[in-house]
Amino acid sequence: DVSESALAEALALDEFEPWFQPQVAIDSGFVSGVEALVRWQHRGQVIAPSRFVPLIERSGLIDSFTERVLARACAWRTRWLQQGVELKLSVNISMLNLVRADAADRYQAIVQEAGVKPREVVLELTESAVIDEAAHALNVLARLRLKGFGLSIDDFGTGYSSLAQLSHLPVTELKIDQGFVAGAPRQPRKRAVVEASLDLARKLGLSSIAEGVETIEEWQMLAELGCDHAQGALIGMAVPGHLLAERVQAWR
Ligand code: G
Ligand code: G
Ligand code: NA
Ligand code: MN
Repeated sequence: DVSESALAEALALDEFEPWFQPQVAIDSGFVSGVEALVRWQHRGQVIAPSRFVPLIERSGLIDSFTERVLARACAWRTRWLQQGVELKLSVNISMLNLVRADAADRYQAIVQEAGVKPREVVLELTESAVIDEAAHALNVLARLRLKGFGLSIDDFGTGYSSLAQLSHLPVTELKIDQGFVAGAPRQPRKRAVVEASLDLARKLGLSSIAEGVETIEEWQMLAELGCDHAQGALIGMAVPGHLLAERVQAWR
């Protein structure tokens, strides 16, 4: 229902705007970061990324799209800092973005231009995509790491990665898929997947975050299992950048 020319026009008109969902440290309860989740403000409607990101990936616009979102998200981070709020910034990238050999240099230039350091930014990659094209992407991922970017495996548990492959990726964070988090306190098999993922993160020296946390029971289970961070409706959904600084107070 979305055409390629509409997407190209939306890029030209700057209609893609990141919103931001809080990420909270489970031990302190403090908001430590936000994930940028892009919204398309099109003809008075807000369109979610699942409806257009796949088409952007197929249309050859994904590099300009990701770079625009990264630049805008970093600009917001710098504005919040001026308001006294310092947050880590997670930005989703597509596996296709790693095809360009100069992606790491370009992202470094973009964040620096906005007054942000690479170590203040985490790039989230979907597990299945990462693993499928690990050979092509590994070099770019290593360059991003060397520059200081954090790297997160998004939707962990839904892909096909072997543990051997995972142990060779230069990533810094595992993000447990919301499908395993939802209802896990009452479903032993889901809880086992969450627990095993957290054990793996610890043993590989990676930080851990659970997404889609909706209930106190899920939060308590994650605390018991030693998960580092949580993100989800229990804490707050994504909000526009101009609302973030005041919301951070309410979220903690
Ligand atoms: O809130 P939600 O509908 O926003 O997000 C749906 C999906 O879209 C998530 O899987 C998320 O990773 C993805 N997504 C959100 N923003 C971006 C983005 O800027 N780039 C990419 N590649 N994916 C995004
Ligand atoms: O990056 P990713 O695919 O994981 O994006 C997460 C998606 O989940 C986004 O669409 C976001 O809006 C959504 N989301 C965030 N928190 C919750 C939650 O607590 N419950 C549910 N069902 N969805 C959530
Ligand atoms: Na994500
Ligand atoms: Mn995810």
